[in-house]
Amino acid sequence: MDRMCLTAATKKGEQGFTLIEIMIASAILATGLMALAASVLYAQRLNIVASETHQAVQAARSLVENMRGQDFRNLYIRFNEDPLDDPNGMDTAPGNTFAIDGLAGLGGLDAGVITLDLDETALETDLNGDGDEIDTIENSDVESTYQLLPITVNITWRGQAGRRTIRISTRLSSETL
Ligand SMILES: [Ca+2]
Ligand SMILES: [Ca+2]
Repeated sequence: MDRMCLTAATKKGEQGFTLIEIMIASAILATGLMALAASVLYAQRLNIVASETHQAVQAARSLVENMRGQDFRNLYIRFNEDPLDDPNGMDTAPGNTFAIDGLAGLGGLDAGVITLDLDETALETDLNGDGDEIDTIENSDVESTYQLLPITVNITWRGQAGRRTIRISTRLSSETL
């Protein structure tokens, strides 16, 4: 009698899993797995973005350190965008762009771009120490007399998460070299 009851109960339990229930359970499982996969992918993407950004910041810092170790007086003409004024002849200086291994710039261009701004009026800063803040390259000789050199480094790259940019600004001073 007991055996018969057990068999009946087991059969009843087996009958409880209908096709619809299995489909619902599978759908719930699939949804959970998709959410898990999405969060794993998201975390991987965050890691990649963090790694790319770290690389860009390091590249900008090492460029500035590299510039700090060079002849201060020639920094402007060596790292501006004009190849004609390079101290050792046309187009012999690094110029205002630089490539970074592993970070592809947009449109095949170098990822790194250096901007050296010697416009005292725009910056409201006396860059050459002559007591005024109205000198520009156009109307005076700031280019050859600057004591402060404002540097902005922009790094723009096409990364795993699309276009990314970082910017680092600093000033090099003749007195600290
Ligand atoms: Ca130059
Ligand atoms: Ca000045």
